[in-house]
Amino acid sequence: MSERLQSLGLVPFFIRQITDTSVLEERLGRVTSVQRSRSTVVCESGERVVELSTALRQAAAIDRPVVGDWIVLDESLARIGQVLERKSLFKRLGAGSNNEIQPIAANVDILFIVTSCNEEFKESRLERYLALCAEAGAMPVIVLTKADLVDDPGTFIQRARSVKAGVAVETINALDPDALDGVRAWIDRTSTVALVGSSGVGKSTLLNSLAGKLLAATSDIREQDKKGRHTTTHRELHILPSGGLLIDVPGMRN
Ligand SMILES: Nc1nc2c(ncn2[C@@H]2O[C@H](COP(=O)(O)OP(=O)(O)OP(=O)(O)O)[C@@H](O)[C@H]2O)c(=O)[nH]1
Ligand SMILES: [Mg+2]
Repeated sequence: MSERLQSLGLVPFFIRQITDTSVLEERLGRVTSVQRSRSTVVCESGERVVELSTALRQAAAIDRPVVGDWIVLDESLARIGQVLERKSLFKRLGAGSNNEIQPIAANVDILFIVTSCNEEFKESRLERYLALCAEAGAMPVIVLTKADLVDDPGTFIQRARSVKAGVAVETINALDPDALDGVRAWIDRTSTVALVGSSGVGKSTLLNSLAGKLLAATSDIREQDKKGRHTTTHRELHILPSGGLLIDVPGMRN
């Protein structure tokens, strides 16, 4: 199997779904972002921006490709013809009037539920994310950022632990790449981690620190209420130079 596909997280669960081996070389790819009807996918030959087949265009939202999906291009190499069976799917109820289930990210192994040591921290929010994570079939890790800005991060750690017995909690300064070993330990070469949480908690900051380079823009939070500015506006799957895949999910508005 090619190194490139492996570094994108290709594991036997997906390979087993491919019966024609020529597909592996040319037509298999992973969705790194979705823009309306177009998707950016990375294949053995590199990155491509592709459309959807007619059938997929007409499919329900949950069946259309989403970031993290493994897909097979049709013979034109310009359209996604098939979405492979998913290992897991992180989804939420749509905010629109039709309340359609909205898929957020596919094939996520670990969900980093990011929250910070300030007014943003709420047990009820963590409970909601933990429920979505269990439904998705992923493993949760609560990541407490901005520990450097409080005298006693211990109270926040206690509060996070009290939300669910046994849940993993990592406490960090997301701006310090040298102090992220606890978080790094969860990321291996073929695993996919999605970063979720309110706007401004430091998801993109953590992504950049883990990557050792600027992959996503970040901006400061509002001083008066500590709310973020919705800096990240679309979901994107990033490949870390040291191996492992990270999906930065923008903070939800509601
Ligand atoms: N001191 C400190 N600042 C942090 C930490 N994590 C993030 N920040 C700051 O918090 C602000 C918001 O960080 P972002 O990474 O843009 O937040 P985000 O979660 O990606 O927000 P959205 O893209 O809006 O969803 C930036 O000014 C960061 O520098 C931390 O652990 N310590
Ligand atoms: Mg961001």
